[in-house]
Amino acid sequence: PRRATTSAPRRLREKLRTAARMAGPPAHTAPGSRQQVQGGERRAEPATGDPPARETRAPFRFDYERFRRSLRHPVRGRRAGEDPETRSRRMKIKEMMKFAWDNYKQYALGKNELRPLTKNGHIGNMFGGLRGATVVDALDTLYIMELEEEFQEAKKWVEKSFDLNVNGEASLFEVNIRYIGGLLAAYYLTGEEVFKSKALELGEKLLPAFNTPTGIPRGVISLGRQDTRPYEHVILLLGMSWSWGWASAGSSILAEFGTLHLEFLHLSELSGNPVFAEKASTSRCLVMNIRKVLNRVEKPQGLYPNFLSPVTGNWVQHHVSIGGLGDSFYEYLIKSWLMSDKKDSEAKKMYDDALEAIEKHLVKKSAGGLTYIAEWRGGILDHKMGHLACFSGGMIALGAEHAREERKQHYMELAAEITNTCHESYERSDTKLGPEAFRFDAGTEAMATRLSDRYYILRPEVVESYMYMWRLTHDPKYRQWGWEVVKALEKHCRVEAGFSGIRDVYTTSPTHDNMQQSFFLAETLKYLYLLFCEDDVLSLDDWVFNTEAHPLPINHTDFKASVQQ
Ligand code: DMJ
Repeated sequence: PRRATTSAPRRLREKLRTAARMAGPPAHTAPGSRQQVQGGERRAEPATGDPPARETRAPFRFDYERFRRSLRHPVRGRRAGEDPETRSRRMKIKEMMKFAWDNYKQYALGKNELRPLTKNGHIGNMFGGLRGATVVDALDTLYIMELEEEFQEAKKWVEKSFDLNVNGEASLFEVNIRYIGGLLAAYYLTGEEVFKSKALELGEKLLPAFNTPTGIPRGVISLGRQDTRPYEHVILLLGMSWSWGWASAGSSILAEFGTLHLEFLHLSELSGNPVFAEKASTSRCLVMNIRKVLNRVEKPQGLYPNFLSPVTGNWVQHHVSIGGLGDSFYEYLIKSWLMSDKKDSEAKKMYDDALEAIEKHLVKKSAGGLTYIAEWRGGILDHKMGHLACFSGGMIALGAEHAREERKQHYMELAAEITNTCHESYERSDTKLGPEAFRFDAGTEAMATRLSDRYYILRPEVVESYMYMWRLTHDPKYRQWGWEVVKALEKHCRVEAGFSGIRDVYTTSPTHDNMQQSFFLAETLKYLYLLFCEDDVLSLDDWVFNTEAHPLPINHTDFKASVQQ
């Protein structure tokens, strides 16, 4: 990665300095003040005799019991009156989760992912020295599926072995969606303090990424050790973030900096530290500032290109996609509004406008009648849809019931058509699993035309849309389609020691890629399981799913009212 050399503007430096003061030292650096993070109580005075902070804060306690009482449905549902077939299908998916977890535990516990053919662990380079991505990603799925013993094993690993005091270059986006999202969800579901304290501690390590002239974070961050600089650790790490080497001209990626909002709002909610997401004062808040920059910059045809300069705040390249590089930015707009209990009207407007532009410029119908969302390169359409873009059926359905009256029905139909197209991409393969990307050109419809697009890596987006479509329409075909995926996974991806991706979906005996992705446990199996649950399990009335399928609660009540003096 290319090292960024720009120094921080004074305004941001002051903002972060204030944040550092308010947050106090990280728990592991100042044993005397451990409860500042772990006990949920924060003090302004340092515990080591260093200069007192200039700003004091009221003690803060997030009232977990009150939060749980505010939920409208029991998180694991009531399980009343379901038919035996639905139950047995759900139990099958639970068995798959246990199999995936048991093998990870046996061969790769403490590594990031399982290599199921070689029966060992994979570390990778996305998480900057952090380990246990599969553990953290799996926590809430294990809990929801009532795999109690396995959940306890995962929790014990987090308590005893999850080390945040690591060095390395991490993806801000991946750490946020998998680790922060996974820990936050585990906390909200169980009330176990360890998940909250780890999430907050890790969240503070991400702050230096925002040290850019515009406040738009860069993609890569040095997690770095912070143990010698207990007080102004945020300041001392300034500048230690980079843009991806492959991103044009040092740009930041829309789907990366646009996929922080949900988690950062909860970090603020739980810590009482406004730096993550102060709702009242947009000038002090990191993620609200991202919106300000996006609202200021001119959008070609109302579209959001995927690459933005964190230095100038201008677009670097006019490539627009609702799949990779763009995807979850749109998802987080509508989900921010839902998570705010429909109060965040700015997010809703940005979502509505973006969807309108997408429909006008990118949504097309093939000769065979399949609706798809093309990509846009400076005005030229690329008639290709990535597997990643298949989440959009679910997203559009989720937003549809809140659209203007005359658009509701239309958006629901659009969501169903896109989900149908993604189903076709599975249906037209020999394995009944979909390729990484499929095209609509030269007589091809919903199939990969390039060898390099024929693989399937256990991705969730298609079953994610089935789950939303089922919940919002109760059309039984979505459960049927989901069950076809279960059978295909069992047939082609299950190996002796776990589940593996495959290299070619268009052959009946595909070779395996030897990787059990952590998102298979976080998302694919969770969405499949929910597809065969009653609607009150992780009800959409109470929860929104982050882009890694970690449930975060909708803020029905302002729990800041529970600050105790
Ligand atoms: C997941 O990590 C998330 O869903 C992300 O938003 C996109 N890619 C993977 C799964 O395909």
